[in-house]
Amino acid sequence: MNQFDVIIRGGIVVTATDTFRADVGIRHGKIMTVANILTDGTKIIDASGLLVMPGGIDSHVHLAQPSFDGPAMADGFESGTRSAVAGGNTTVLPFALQPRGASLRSSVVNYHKEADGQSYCDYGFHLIVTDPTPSVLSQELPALVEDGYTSFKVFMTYDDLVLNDRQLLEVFSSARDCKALVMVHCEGYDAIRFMTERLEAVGKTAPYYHAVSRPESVEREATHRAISHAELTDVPIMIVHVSGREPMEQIRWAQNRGMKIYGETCPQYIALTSEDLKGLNMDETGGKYVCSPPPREKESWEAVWSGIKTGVFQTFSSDHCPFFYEGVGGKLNDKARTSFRWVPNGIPGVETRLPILYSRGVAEGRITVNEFVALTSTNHAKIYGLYPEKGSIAPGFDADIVLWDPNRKETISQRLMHHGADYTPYEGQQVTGWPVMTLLRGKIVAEEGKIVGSKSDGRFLKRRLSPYAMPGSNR
Ligand code: DUC
Ligand code: ZN
Ligand code: ZN
Repeated sequence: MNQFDVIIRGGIVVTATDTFRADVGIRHGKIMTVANILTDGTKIIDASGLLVMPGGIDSHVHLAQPSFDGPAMADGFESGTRSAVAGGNTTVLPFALQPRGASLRSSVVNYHKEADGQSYCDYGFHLIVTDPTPSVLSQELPALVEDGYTSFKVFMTYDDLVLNDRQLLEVFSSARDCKALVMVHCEGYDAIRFMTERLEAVGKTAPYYHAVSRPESVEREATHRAISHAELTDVPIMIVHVSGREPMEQIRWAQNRGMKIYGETCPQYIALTSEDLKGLNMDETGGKYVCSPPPREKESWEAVWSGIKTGVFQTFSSDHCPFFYEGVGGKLNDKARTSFRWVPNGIPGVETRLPILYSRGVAEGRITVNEFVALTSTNHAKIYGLYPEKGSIAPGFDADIVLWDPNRKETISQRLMHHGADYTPYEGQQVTGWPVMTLLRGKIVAEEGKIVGSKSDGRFLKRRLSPYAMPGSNR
């Protein structure tokens, strides 16, 4: 019998800290050896000219998430994870949403039914807490954390999701008790409602006004409020999908005070602008780019890069939240044509996250390839309790690997995508660097844009407590 099931030969191994030429020996889905020259493998994969990196971990995706009165999402687990592996990812962390009045546990049970046997990559769940009743806080959350759902998301806006300040403080405090990490959507509910009603009253209803209704000041205020609540309750938090300079500076301010406040940003904040939302009327394409927080002005990209380069942001996630553009269930549905407020909120991006960051970051010289690995894989594993099984290339880690062609030039196009949506907001953008093969626990699941794995390959990941969620430094 051969020593290794698979040898990846002749590539350049890249981790969050090192870059070196080595062969990678895999057995039973695990990395056994990373060494100069390996022989004795059942299957040899030639990686010469390629980078050998940990598979992407996308810790912020929405799949099969129920919407209350709007159109259904364009991706369930099958198409969403198909798209993920085609884009070089091996783990996704979507959200199990608690509808108000329902128990969190029943939401998790239902969400498992969506995912079981339907996933091309590994997955875990964050919980979205919308109804923090005393029993949710004191019984359900601790039990679910114990079962491996070790992070929750809370919202500071949206009618069906928003928590008031008292509720935020209660959830933060429970998270502290059970050592879970809270992700916070920071946009202020009342300010958005005020702006939306004013804009609608003067007929400013086109998609572009979505961005006008929630400017950076609204995100900055909510970010500061969340940080203050984290200080009061002495709990670490992750501010998700940070769009520009003003909220980024709030996080930097808190970090400079020694607080455990983490930051996530996303491709739409370095590759799209609010100009993309411009259309003269509802038939124009602006609706394709409606997401929250919205993309900002082009100058904002450099502020986001400064946050990436100086470590304000630990994770770069897609916030993949796909809807169809055309059709009765699309972004341009009849109700959505009456006002931006009804345009389904979110864009697809799990498949394009890695190429966009590699191209604009590494190929254009803004970040190192090691920083790329940290931002797209290693830090996600460490922060969300998946380390040391996921997120690096070293003996003992799962053999979750992407082979990456650093020189390949592609033009992003819907034609290349594997997601369920009928468009990509990055259509026509040129990138340098592209995934050519994705291995999940040693098995090839995507190769040259073709899915060769099966939807029963993915496993549910029961996550550990995150060391990043340990309290004690925010006060
Ligand atoms: N928040 C997200 O995280 N995703 C999509 C929409 C939203 O508001
Ligand atoms: Zn959000
Ligand atoms: Zn999201």
